[in-house]
Amino acid sequence: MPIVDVIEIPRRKKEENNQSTSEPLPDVASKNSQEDSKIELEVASLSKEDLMKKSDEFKAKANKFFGEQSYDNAIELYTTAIKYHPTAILYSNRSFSNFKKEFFVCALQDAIKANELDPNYVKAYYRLGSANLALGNYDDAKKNFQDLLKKSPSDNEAKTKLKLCTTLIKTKLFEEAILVTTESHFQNLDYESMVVDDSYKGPHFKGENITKEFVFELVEHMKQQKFLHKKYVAKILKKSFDLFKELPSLVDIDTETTQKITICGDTHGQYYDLLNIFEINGYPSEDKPYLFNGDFVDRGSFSLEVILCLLAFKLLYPNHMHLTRGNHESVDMNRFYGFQGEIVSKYSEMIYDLFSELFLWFPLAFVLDKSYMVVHGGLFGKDGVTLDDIRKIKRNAPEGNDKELLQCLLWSDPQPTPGVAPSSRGVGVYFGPDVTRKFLKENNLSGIIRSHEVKEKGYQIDDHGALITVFSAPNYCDQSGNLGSFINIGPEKVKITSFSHVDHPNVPPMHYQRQQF
Ligand SMILES: [Mn+2]
Repeated sequence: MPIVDVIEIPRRKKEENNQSTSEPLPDVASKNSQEDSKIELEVASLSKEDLMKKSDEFKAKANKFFGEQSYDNAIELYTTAIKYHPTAILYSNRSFSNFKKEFFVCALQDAIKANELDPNYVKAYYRLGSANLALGNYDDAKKNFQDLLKKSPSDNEAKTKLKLCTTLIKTKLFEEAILVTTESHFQNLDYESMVVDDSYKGPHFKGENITKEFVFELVEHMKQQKFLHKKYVAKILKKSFDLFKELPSLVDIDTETTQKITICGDTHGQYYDLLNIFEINGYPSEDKPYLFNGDFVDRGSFSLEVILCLLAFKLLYPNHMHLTRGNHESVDMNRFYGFQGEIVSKYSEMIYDLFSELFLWFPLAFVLDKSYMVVHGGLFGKDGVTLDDIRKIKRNAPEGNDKELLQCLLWSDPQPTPGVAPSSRGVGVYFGPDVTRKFLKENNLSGIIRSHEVKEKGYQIDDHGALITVFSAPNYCDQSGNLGSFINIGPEKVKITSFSHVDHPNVPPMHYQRQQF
């Protein structure tokens, strides 16, 4: 499939950190407050009947956007409708839109509001329960679904969710208990003794070192929706574990590699789109290094294929294939967004546990050519964090300050307004352009490259290239209609290539999530 667009921007220079900016930072707040005061005037002057009518008009438009899965627009219009005349239904609908955007904290706040406005509105309990479930507040969610069933005893979906809450509460207690007591899953892994019988027709990983022949056979085998033998999956995981464990939490990449490297954002189980990147741009090799910036799994139903392919290339070219940890490389996300279900369905719990433990050892950030930091999410809620602070994070078992830094690296998003604000995602923060510039100056860097957010063209350039978002899952979840992109950093320019999606076999995104629950 064709490349859609290639753009080049000048590589940002560190000296720019010392210049005062020629233009003011965008003033989003003032635009909003102008509209707000217009509505305030109307609210003060119109009759209640007219206000309800206005509110209904905005609600109808918002519902239409919701139906078209255009959630940003839906949220904006529900917000306007609420200003004219707040109702439980409006808050509940906005809660659902926020939920779809994975703004779980906002989803919960709206559900609480809906419930306050009308305690008999049954759907609000459902929204409360769903938001609490997504935020990991399983006890609260359980109570929400119990309340719902008191109001509506025959609601089957509520019964299923209540059961799920009970299971998750037990699982969480169990997981917390084993975290303290068990040793590494890799310690007792004996893949050598696993038997491959003659009926297996796929590639064989023989000997100590992975070979190019094996990796390309594997790529092709998986493309035909066939599975690698469990023994070799376990072998790839163990060898990857040994490799990743030795890496620092922040990895420096030299100038020579930086000038050749291709940086990709989220791939989210879209194996056929991943192969398309390789077709467009070249397969990984020592001359064609890659950095994949997290969120390899979940959502797309070929997460196993994506992560195995990337790990196989990592073993083949350890210094030329780099993987950053994303927020989806974690058990909390994998439980809900497909990866756990997919691995248990394709292999077993045991293989899933190996993946989960391996993910804890993926590096959290890279610095290319001492100038660009690459990280999945973004920056921090507090000042003065240094590259050394990131280097020192105990990433497999972070506590206290380390945990806070790790969460921000994996979860934060930029915002157009200055300063720092709590994130609607419930983890990490929103950080302004002033925060980015300060971090760059203090750490003698020229820019940040991050991923984590779907963008229409596959990328977004903020603040003259001080921060670039790159996202590589085109037509995300088979419904976003976005392009994917990847980035190359030259000595003078930063090149961004956008590409469209390709067909994949008929297994829809989130297929394994549905199977599991
Ligand atoms: Mn992400």
